[in-house]
Amino acid sequence: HSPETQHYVQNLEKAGILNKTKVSEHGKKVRKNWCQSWTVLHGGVLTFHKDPKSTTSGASSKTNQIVPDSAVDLRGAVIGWASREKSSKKNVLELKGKNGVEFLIQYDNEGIINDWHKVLGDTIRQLEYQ
Ligand code: I3S
Repeated sequence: HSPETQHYVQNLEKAGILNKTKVSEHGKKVRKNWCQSWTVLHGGVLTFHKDPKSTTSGASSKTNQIVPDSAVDLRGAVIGWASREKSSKKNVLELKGKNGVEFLIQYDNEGIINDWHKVLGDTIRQLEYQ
């Protein structure tokens, strides 16, 4: 890893609210469960966090913690627009991780989803050169 590319990837960072669902795990299809996630891109990893309001009562909701839910290593991942068959929603991105995990990511606002598409694509490309 050259220090330059490492520095560049570290600067590709973004966070925001998105709708997401896992659709595959270890290459096997799983049932969709769309939910809002606080989504963070940091250091070449995309992490989804549970909405604290959606977690069941307990320590986490009381302290209003944002709980990490799942993460996708973007090294070797593939991002693209999902086909019509994948979802009836608009503005749906498909993120395939190397380990057979697959997520759909969606947001009604086109500008916001386009920004995510770009930063995820740029990050994946940068990681290829490391
Ligand atoms: O690909 P699917 O199975 O049509 O996805 C829909 C289901 O996950 C549905 O929930 P149930 O499995 O409880 O029926 C969701 O409510 C829908 O949002 C899913 O379809 P979209 O097209 O919204 O991704």
